Parts: sequence; C-alpha cells; structure tokens
Amino acid sequence: MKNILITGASAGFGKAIAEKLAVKGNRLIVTGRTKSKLDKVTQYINEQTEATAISLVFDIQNLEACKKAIESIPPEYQPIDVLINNAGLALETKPIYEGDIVDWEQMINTNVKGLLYITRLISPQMVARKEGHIINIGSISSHEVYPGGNVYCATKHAVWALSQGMRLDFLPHGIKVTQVSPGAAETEFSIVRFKGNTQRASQVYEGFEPLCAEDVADTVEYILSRPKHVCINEIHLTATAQYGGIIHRNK
Ligand code: NDP
Ligand code: 8X3
Repeated sequence: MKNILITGASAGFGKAIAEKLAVKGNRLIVTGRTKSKLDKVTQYINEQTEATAISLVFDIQNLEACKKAIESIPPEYQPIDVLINNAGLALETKPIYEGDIVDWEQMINTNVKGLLYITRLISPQMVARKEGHIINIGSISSHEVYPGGNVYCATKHAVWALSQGMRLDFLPHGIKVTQVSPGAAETEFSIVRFKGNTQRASQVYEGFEPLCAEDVADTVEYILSRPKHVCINEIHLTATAQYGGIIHRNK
C-alpha cells in the first residue's frame, strides 16, 4: 500500500501512470493545472478501480502555489512513499536566435524549477523516514540535442544532472531515485509544443510507430515492483524505430 504523488497527471504519461498504479491499497494524488481533466482521472480511479485518488490543482511554476497544495494533502494520503516528477512541456522548435523568451522561461520554470520545488517540499519527510522513491521523467533529450530543441533539451539535461545529484544526496537515507528517459511518444506533448497546431504535431509521428503513454506507465510499474534493495537508476525507452536522436521513418 503506497501514497503516490504524480505531477502532470491530467494527460499523457502522468495520467497513464496514475491509472496503471490504481491498484488495491494505493492512494494517488494527481496534480496539474486543468481541474476538469484531473476530475476525470480521479473519478475513473475512485469509481472503476480499487485505489483511491484526490487531485491538487496548481501551477508547478509557482512556489507559493506548490507549498499551499502540498500543505493541503489530507493526513490519510501522507506520508508520500513515491513522488513521480512528470509535469513538463516543450514549446516550439525555433533556433536560439529566434526563440521566444517567454517560452524559454515557461519550459525552465516547469521542467526544472517545478521539479525542484516539489522535490524540496516532499523529500524531507522521506529523509526523516529513511524511505521513499522519486522517479523523474527525463527524456531522450536528457542525452541528445536536435535542431530547435535547444532550451527544452537543456531543461531535460538539467533533469538528468538533478537525478544523479539527488541519487547521491539520498544515498545515505535509503531513498531511491530513478530517471525514466523516453523517446518520442504520442501524447498531447507535440500539440502543446506547437500551440494547438494538430497538423504540425501529427507530423512528428509520421512514418513510424511511436511510444504511447501506456509504454511509459508499464516502465514505471516495473521500476516500482523491484525489491527494496534494488534501485533502477535510469531506463531509456524508445520506439523500435528510434535510437538516440535518429528515427527511421517509412516513406
Ligand atoms: P502531456 O502534454 O500529454 O502532459 C503534460 C502534463 O504536464 C499535463 O498533465 C500538464 O497538465 C502538466 N503540466 C504542464 N505544465 C504544467 C504546469 N505549469 N503546472 C502543472 N502541471 C503542468 O505530455 P507528456 O505526457 O508527453 O509529458 C510528460 C513528461 O514527459 C514531460 O516532462 C515531458 O517533457 C516528458 N517527455 C515526453 C515525451 C514525449 O514524446 N511525449 C518524451 C520524453 C519525455 P496541465 O496542462 O493540466 O497543467
Ligand atoms: C520529448 C521527446 O523527441 O522532443 O522529450 O526529445 S523529444
């Protein structure tokens, strides 16, 4: 039985992870900015599965909002055993000399600072109990850079550095840290990246079968199923047609 907090669980990987982990005894806290989508996730879990769920609606870029949300977690959903730092986004693929600084700030504030805020707020209770597991959703972009990927890739490289730094810092405290690094997966990610342009978004996945959110959820389920003495440090997963930054597309 575990209390599990998943950031960015209103869509994509986070939603699929929440639904995958919705098994008897687990209590899920799902977070994001979109209440209507989070309501659907909690309704499904509470009505269709043997787990229970609550949602916290806040913008992870805002430290005060993060603090208020974490403080509002009911006692029965505490202490948090598993934190899944998943909320994140990419915006556009413009070269650095044309990039929109507002987009850069949103990516940095969400993907890096938001992850840090939530980790800082939740991890002390894990340290006190000498138990816990933090899973950071990185990316193939934690290791590769592609044209126009500049700032997004930089944020995911930062997540990789933080996953390693956290692993070392938590080593004396028995807390596991795992990074999951997926390649291209068809979620709302590219629709968000291209600001609602579904045609541009669908081109990203043309000519090959990308990962789907459930593939990432399966991976997280496996990571959490390992015994207490085993920590998976990182898993890279890509579509069969992708290796590193290269995607083989059928014409
Ligand atoms: P989606 O766009 O489908 O989901 C992103 C989630 O993050 C949503 O629940 C969204 O909720 C939440 N989110 C975004 N911004 C904020 C914010 N400021 N505050 C709180 N929540 C926020 O994308 P994915 O599921 O694909 O992406 C999940 C993670 O996986 C991201 O970190 C992404 O970088 C990473 N990733 C994605 C890959 C892909 O190809 N899809 C591959 C590798 C990594 P809401 O809008 O309600 O706030
Ligand atoms: C998201 C996938 O292909 O933009 O991390 O790196 S990709």
